[in-house]
Amino acid sequence: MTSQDLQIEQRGAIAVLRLNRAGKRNALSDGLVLAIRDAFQNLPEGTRAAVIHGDGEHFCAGLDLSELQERDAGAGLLHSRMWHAALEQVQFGPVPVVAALHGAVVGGGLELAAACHVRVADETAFYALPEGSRGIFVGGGGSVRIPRLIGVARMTDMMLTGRVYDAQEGERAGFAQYRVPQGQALDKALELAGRIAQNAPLTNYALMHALPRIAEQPADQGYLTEALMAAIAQSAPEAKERVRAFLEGRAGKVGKG
Ligand code: 1HE
Repeated sequence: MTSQDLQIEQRGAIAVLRLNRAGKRNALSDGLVLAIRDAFQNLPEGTRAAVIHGDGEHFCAGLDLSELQERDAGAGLLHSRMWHAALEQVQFGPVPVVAALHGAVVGGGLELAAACHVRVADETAFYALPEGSRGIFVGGGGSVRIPRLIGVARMTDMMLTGRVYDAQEGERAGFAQYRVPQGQALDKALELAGRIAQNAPLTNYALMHALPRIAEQPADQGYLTEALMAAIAQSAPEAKERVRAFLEGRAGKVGKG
């Protein structure tokens, strides 16, 4: 499914996805959620990283509440599972995803951001889970992903009390890895995506698919999975060439590009 509410632009190896529903604060209608799923399932050949950002004053106001009205329990269950399937494509899709955040990053918008791999927020960003005050619960994987970013206690507090984190507090709490001046999140996200796109694909694969699973495994299983992943990554011709380039002085040093 494609949607005018999601604009996709290819910039070399980077796919740039823009939530394009500023009039509704980029609220995530079913169509938009499915468009996100489809976009990650069908990224053009040669894409090595993706950036997602929002048009207008806000990243995303969450679930489109106007679509919530008529859903019964069964439909609600399937709706949540539909979100899960879509955001699974973001987190465990083909390429790392950088979210450029500004303004409202709330409810389902925060769930979408949490499915991305790197989050860059400008000074206008704020984070909230208004589900608590709307009488509902997170349904887009938020209860799985958000505690892994900020901890169960902070998420519980946000939903019980309606607490809003501003950009600075949000960075400290762990929502975003980067905080930049107002209006600069997209540029920074593109810069980071450019760097990510230059990594060996197998390294990016390991970071997306192995690391989060290893982190969930008991330590003894985790060590074995790590060793297997390390062995596979090292055996790739590209890894050997990159190591050779460093040893021969042809590769950048740490912190120097
Ligand atoms: C919406 C939505 C929406 C705005 N669904 N239509 N999320 C929330 O509970 C957050 C709801 N939104 C807000 O609190 C505010 O809109 C914002 C703080 C994000 C922005 O405020 P503001 O003053 O810039 O905009 P606005 O005037 O509130 O909204 C502009 C329009 O967008 C308006 O429609 P209009 O036809 O009257 O112009 C709003 O109704 C519309 N709009 N947000 C539908 N969310 C998988 S489960 C996930 C569960 C959740 O995400 S629940 C949390 C939902």
